[in-house]
Amino acid sequence: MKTPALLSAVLLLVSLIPAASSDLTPFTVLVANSVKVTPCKNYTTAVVFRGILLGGLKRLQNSTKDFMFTYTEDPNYGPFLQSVNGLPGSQGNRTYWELLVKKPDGQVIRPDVGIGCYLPNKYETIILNYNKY
Ligand code: B12
Repeated sequence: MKTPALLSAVLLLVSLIPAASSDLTPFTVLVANSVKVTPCKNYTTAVVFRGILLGGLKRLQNSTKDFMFTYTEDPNYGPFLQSVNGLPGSQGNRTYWELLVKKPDGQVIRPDVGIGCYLPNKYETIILNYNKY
């Protein structure tokens, strides 16, 4: 193969590689409280290509002193978000950290999976909302 043809072939191959696996998917994390009036906090983080929300929260915790979270491991459903920024959910008070997602078009959904299964999409806002049940 002549050099220009080889170059074209290489460029074609590169363009066919799906979203390079090193690309990060950026998203916002909003910490909110529906139980007690508290100022919301906003953070930016990212996951790897099709990475799970838990990975993005760990990345955020490692990069920001201002954000921390804990989770417990449920034998059936995996990681359960237990506390955010030092505030724990409590069975006694019937409080928990609800997971909501605001889509870029403004629609807010309540995912039917937890932080171990949800895959954040570009420019979403993940709302960690302290709430009652
Ligand atoms: C009650 C309930 C809750 C209560 C549990 C509180 C309590 N102490 O009772 C609360 C309101 C906290 C809750 C929260 C959520 N839940 Co819920 N919950 C249920 C429900 C209706 C019953 C569970 C139960 O009592 N089982 C009987 C007891 C005896 O068994 P158990 O193993 O001890 O139950 C525990 C686990 O189920 C755990 N749990 C409950 N929800 C979830 C969710 C996740 C992701 C994990 C890891 C654990 C977990 O809490 C229970 C009590 O300790 C189930 C649906 C169902 N009918 O089973 C959904 C269910 C388990 N929840 C679900 C979801 C998605 C959530 C949320 C992620 C919703 C959201 N978007 O915020 C959050 C969790 C967020 C977080 N902090 O990580 C899904 C899980 C599906 C999945 N594969 O991930 C289910 C199956 C409902 C559904 N949508 O299909 N939930």
